[in-house]
Amino acid sequence: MCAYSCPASAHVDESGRIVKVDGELCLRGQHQLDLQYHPDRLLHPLIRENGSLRRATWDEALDRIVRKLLAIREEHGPQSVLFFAGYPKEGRPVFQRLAYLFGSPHYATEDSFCFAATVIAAALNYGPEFGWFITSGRNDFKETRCHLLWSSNPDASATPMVHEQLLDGRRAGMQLIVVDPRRTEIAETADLHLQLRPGTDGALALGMMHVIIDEGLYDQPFVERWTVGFDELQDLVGEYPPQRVATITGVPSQHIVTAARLYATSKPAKLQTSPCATVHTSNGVQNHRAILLLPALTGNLDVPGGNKMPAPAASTNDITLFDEKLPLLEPQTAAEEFPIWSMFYCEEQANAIVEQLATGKPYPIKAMIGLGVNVMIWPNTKRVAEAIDKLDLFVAVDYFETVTTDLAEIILPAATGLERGHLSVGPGGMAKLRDPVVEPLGEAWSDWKILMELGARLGLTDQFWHGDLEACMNHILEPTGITTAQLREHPHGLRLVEDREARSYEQHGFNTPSGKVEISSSILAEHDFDPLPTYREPVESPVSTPEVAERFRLVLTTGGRSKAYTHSQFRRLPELRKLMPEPVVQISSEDATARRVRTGDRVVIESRRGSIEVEADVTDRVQPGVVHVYYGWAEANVNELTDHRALDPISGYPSFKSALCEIRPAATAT
Ligand SMILES: Nc1nc2c(c(=O)[nH]1)N[C@H]1C(S)=C(S)[C@@H](COP(=O)(O)OP(=O)(O)OC[C@H]3O[C@@H](n4cnc5c(=O)[nH]c(N)nc54)[C@H](O)[C@@H]3O)O[C@H]1N2
Ligand SMILES: Nc1nc2c(c(=O)[nH]1)N[C@H]1C(S)=C(S)[C@@H](COP(=O)(O)OP(=O)(O)OC[C@H]3O[C@@H](n4cnc5c(=O)[nH]c(N)nc54)[C@H](O)[C@@H]3O)O[C@H]1N2
Ligand SMILES: [Mo]
Repeated sequence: MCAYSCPASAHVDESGRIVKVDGELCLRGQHQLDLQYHPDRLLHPLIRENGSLRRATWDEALDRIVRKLLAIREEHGPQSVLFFAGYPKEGRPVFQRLAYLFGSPHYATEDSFCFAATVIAAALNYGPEFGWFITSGRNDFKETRCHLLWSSNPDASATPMVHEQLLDGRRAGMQLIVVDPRRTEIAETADLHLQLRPGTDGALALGMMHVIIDEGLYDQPFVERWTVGFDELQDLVGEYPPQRVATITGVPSQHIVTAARLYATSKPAKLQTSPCATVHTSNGVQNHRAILLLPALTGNLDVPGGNKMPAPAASTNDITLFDEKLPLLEPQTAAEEFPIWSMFYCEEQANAIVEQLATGKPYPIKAMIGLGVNVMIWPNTKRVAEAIDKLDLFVAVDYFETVTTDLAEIILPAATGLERGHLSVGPGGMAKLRDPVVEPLGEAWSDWKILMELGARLGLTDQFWHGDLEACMNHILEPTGITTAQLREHPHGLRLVEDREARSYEQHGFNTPSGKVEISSSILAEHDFDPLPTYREPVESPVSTPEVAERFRLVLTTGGRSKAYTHSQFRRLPELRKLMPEPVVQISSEDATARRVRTGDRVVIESRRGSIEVEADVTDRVQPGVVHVYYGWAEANVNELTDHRALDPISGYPSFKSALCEIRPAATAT
């Protein structure tokens, strides 16, 4: 139901209907049968003609897609077709393969908004093998003395199993520091809550390093042996004494000092970061690089109870054809604008390609195949929706009709996680196989089946294992020496790679150009970026754009997770909808009173880009001057307010966590 694929057992009755799903599941997981058997589920292909949708057969729908794709390729070249996957992950490798075999370099996914920028920040500091740094912060708290939870509210966003491990650590006496602009459930229970202004994380990290270095609390032998750029860092943090950082971030200077001391002296200490919160801002990668230096400076890197790196993924056959095929195609448009992204990430930056979609430059995009696409993912959404609407062909594969499928000429019904098989071989060294529990309802097909069938009709049957998923999975697994049959005997998965030893860098160094931790990044320097993890104000903020802040006086952060939903999904499921029935803005009582707004009032939120209407939730979870709006509501899409130009120059990530806005009661005219 979501990308985490938590272990669960499904019970099927004699008629073939799933009656129960058991497991340590979050609320969404507990209600997955409400999705599975929802009356609105798409169960047949649909074609839009003369403005209305009609049912079609798979043959008709696929033939029509293929006919149009071939005509577009003939007239405009294969590079005029964009292949984009939103949140769904399981069909992606086959989708990427299809894009490149069709001849288009334009394969992009939601990774352009999520997780990848943290991978890039970690790889710049420590080398690509530390890319999955985040995983090192999430589990195994047995020995951890202090946990620095930087921007995550696991009560809402983590799986119950992961969250429980953290709570176990707390019960065993682990100290907890939370960095979050909101007083979340977990922040309430913390020993220390650093409630910073959104987007200022880099300054806070530099301020903490100032204290750690100034007070000699850092690991001097490690720094001398294993880092480059420490002297320059010392100069940089010299500019960020706690008093100045307090002014920038809004966190009292005494809290900064206490947090730095507590984290640096309680060993081992662990750092946990979010896949997105710190990098959803215009200086995101540099801010995140600064945060990620904390474990290295304090002797907590790659040690048990600290940030111990997970085992790498087993080596498998890469079916995406990224290395093999992409170099033979037209260059990716985004590669020039985001060279660091292209160096570290095996797909195109979706914010650059959408620019091409909107402007037609350097050449027009004519068609888009969308796998689980939600157009609201893009900042300044209307601009993207208008561009998609003008395409010669837009195909959407989804579970339900959505604001995005409304733009599609052809809509294809996707099978759910319970109806499709999946092989996962990921970091952590495990391989797991999931078989379908039941046949797909109606005429729904799994994503991989749709993509393989499209490939076959494009004349590439051999390249898609003649539509046989089992053969495809066994091809992927070949280098590991195990097969799907063996995995089937081990429903909890098989370990293919042993855990790494602690401090494994002592054997082979770091996989960076210098072989050391690059506090000063040679790769960034080569590309004319600042080599140090310098702090820069968000491009729109009370400090960088005071003239805008005169009219838009509130700092906007978006997309804190809700237990009820995954992004735009599940609003249709009544039991989940009860938890958060309406889109809301969290606003402090001081700001609400000044605007004559009370809880439950309809309010208009405006930015320089647009406006939306939501309900006010007046709460002390946010501080005066800051408001928070949840993401994923079609009737109040917060990305009407965010800016498509305010991208991080290294990762191309949008500024979802830092913009300016203003709020007024809905009834009042401006
Ligand atoms: N303002 C703001 N914007 C954000 C964020 C934020 O915090 N603030 N967060 C960003 C982040 S981190 C992320 S990950 C993205 C989320 O990215 P979104 O694309 O918004 O994710 P969803 O709405 O969960 O899913 C997109 C569509 O996929 C469909 N779908 C789900 N599973 C499957 C499947 O297995 N197959 C198929 N074919 N379809 C499926 C769903 O029904 C849905 O219509 O949003 C990003 N956008
Ligand atoms: N229930 C549920 N779980 C999910 C998802 C979902 O949609 N629903 N989505 C999944 C996905 S794709 C992702 S990426 C993860 C996201 O995982 P997380 O990012 O850990 O999500 P949250 O738990 O909302 O925690 C993010 C916190 O960052 C805070 N924050 C906002 N702005 C800033 C800032 O400028 N600086 C700092 N330091 N913090 C800030 C927010 O207040 C929020 O409490 O969740 C995953 N889990
Ligand atoms: Mo995400």
